[in-house]
Amino acid sequence: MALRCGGSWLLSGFRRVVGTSLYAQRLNFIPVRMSSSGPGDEVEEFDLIVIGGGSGGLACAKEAAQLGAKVVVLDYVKPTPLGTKWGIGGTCVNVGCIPKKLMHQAALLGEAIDDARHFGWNVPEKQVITHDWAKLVGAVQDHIKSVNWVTRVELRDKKVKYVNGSGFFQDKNIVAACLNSGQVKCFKGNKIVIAVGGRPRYPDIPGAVEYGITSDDLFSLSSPPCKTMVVGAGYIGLECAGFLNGLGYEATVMIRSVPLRGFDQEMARMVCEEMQERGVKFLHTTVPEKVVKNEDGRLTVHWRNVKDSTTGCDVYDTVLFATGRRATTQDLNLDKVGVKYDKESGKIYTENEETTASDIFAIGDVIQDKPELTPVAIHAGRLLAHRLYSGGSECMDYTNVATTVFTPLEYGTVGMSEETAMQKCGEDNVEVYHAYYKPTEFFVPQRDPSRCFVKVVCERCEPQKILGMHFLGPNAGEVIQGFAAAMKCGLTYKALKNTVGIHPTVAEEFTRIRVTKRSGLDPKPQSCCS
Ligand code: FAD
Ligand code: NA7
Repeated sequence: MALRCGGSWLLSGFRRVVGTSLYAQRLNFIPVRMSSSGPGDEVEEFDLIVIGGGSGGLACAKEAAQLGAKVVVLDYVKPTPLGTKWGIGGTCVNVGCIPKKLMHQAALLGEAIDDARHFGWNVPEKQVITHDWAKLVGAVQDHIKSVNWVTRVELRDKKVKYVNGSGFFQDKNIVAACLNSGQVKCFKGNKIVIAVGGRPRYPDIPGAVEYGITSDDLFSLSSPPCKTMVVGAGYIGLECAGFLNGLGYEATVMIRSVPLRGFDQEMARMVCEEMQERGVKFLHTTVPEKVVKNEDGRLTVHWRNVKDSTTGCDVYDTVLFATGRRATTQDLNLDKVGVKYDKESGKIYTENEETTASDIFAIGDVIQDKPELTPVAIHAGRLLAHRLYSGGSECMDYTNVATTVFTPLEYGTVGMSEETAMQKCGEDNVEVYHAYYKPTEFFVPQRDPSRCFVKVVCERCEPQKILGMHFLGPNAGEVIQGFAAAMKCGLTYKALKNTVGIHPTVAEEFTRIRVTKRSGLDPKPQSCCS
C-alpha cells in the first residue's frame, strides 16, 4: 500500500523539532532550506528502517537484508561548528577508531625510529627526521574515503537502500528524512532501528564552541595542531594527547577528577605516569573556565582548580575538548512516538535493544549504560537482525566486553576492575595477582619497562574464576582479545596457570603471573625464562 506524504504537516512537524533544539541551533546543525515532498509523492514501505549508518546501523541493515528484509538506511552527518563533515560509516570509520589507530601507529613509528638505531639501522640523527602532519592527514583521509566508497558499494550489492538524509519520526512507523537539497522524504517501516550514535560535548564555557575543536575535527585538521590543551582525561582525551605528544606536539591534559574514570584506577594511574614520562603534561583537579582568542590567533585557556580554587592560564595553538559524548537523539522526535530516553545524556532506555515503543529498537552508542564500542554496536545489530528476521533468540551479552585504550603504552582490559571486584564480592573473596615484566623487544634499545604490568583479578575460592584481566604494554589489544574469549568460556586462575605460554611474547606474562597482592611479595620482573 502506498501512503501519501502530506507536505504541510511534514514541514510543521520538523519545525517543531528544530524549535526545541537549542543545542543544534547553536552549533548551526540544522539544514536551513527545506521543502517537503509534494502531496502526490508516495511513501515507500520497508520491512526495516535504520536511522544512522554507522557501525551498528550498517551491520543490522546488511544482516537484515541478507535475511530477506527490505531495508533502508538513513545516514546524515551534521557538520561540526568548524564545518568538518564526512561520509557514510559513522564515527568509527570517519572520526573514531580507525583514524585514531592510524595516528597512534604514526606516533609509535616515531619511537621505533629511535629503537631501530639500537638494532643496527643507520638512522639519521633525530633533528634531521621530521614529521609531516599534512601528509599523515592526507593518508588517513584517503583511507577513510576508500572505506566510505566500499561501504556504499556493499550496501548496493546487498540491496540495502541508502538515503543521505537526516531522519526523524513523523509517526510510530513513519520516518521522514531531510535531504541535503532541503527536500523531505518519508518512509514507512514495520520495524525501525535507531542507531544514531553520539557526538562530542563541549563544556558550557565562553569560547569553547567558537575556538575549540573535538575529535570530530582533529583527524582532518589541515594544519598541525602544535601546542595543544586536551580537556578531559577519558579514553579519547588520553589517546589523543598520547599520539599528539608522540608526533612531537606539546600536549597538556586537563583532568577534572580522575583519569579513565570507570577503569581500574591502578592501571589508569600507570598509564598517566608513563605518558608524563614521555612529556605529556597534566593539570590535575582542574576545569576550564574560558577560551579567549588572542590577536595573534593563538588561544588562551583559563582554568580553575576545583580543589583549592586557584586559577591559571596558558596559551595554546589548539584546544581539544574530549569531555564525553551525547547521544544524537535531540531531533528525532522521540517523545512523539513514546521512546523514553535520558534527557541529560540523550541515551535511550532499552531492554534487549527494545525501546519503550513497540517495533522501535535501538543499538550502539545511543543506548543507555552500555559500552560505547564499535564491536558492541555491530554485534548487537547483527543479533537483533536475526531475532527480527530469522527467528533467532540470542540476545547481546554486554558483560566482559574487552577494550583497549591506545595510549603510548597501551592498556587492554576485560572484565572487572580491582575496585569493582572488591566492591561486588568483598575484599576477602577476591585475589589479585600482579606482575611487572620486561618485553624482550625493550632489552636492546634499553627502553624503560617500569610500567609494563599485568594484573589478574579473580575469586579467592578454588578454582578461582577470573573476574578481570588488565594488561599494560605493547600490543595490548592483540593480547587481551584472546583472553576475552577465554573469559567468555569461564577462565579460571587454575586454567590460566596451566596454560603453556608462547615464548618470547608479552601475552605469555599472563600465564606466568604468580604473586598475589595479599602476599606482599615484590611483583618485579621475572627473569626471561623463569
Ligand atoms: P555511529 O558510528 O556514531 O553512527 C551513527 C551514525 O548516524 C552517524 O553517521 C551519524 O552521523 C548518523 N546520524 C545521527 N543522527 C542521524 C539522523 N537523525 N538521521 C540519519 N543519520 C543520523 N570504539 C572501539 O571499539 N574501539 C576504538 O578504538 C574506538 N576509538 C574511538 C575513538 C574516538 C575518537 C571516538 C570518538 C570513538 C571511538 N570508539 C571506539 C567508539 C566507536 O566509534 C563507537 O562506539 C561506534 O562508532 C558506535 O557506533 P554506532 O553505530 O552506535 O554510532
Ligand atoms: P569519557 O570517558 O566520558 O571522558 C570524559 C572526560 O572529560 C572525563 O575525564 C571527564 O571528567 C571530563 N569532563 C567532562 N566534562 C568536563 C568539563 N566540563 N570540564 C572538564 N572535564 C570534563 O568520554 P570520552 O569521550 O573520553 O570517551 C567516550 C567513549 O568513546 C569511550 O567510552 C570510548 O568507548 C569511545 P570526569 O571523569 O567526569 O570528572
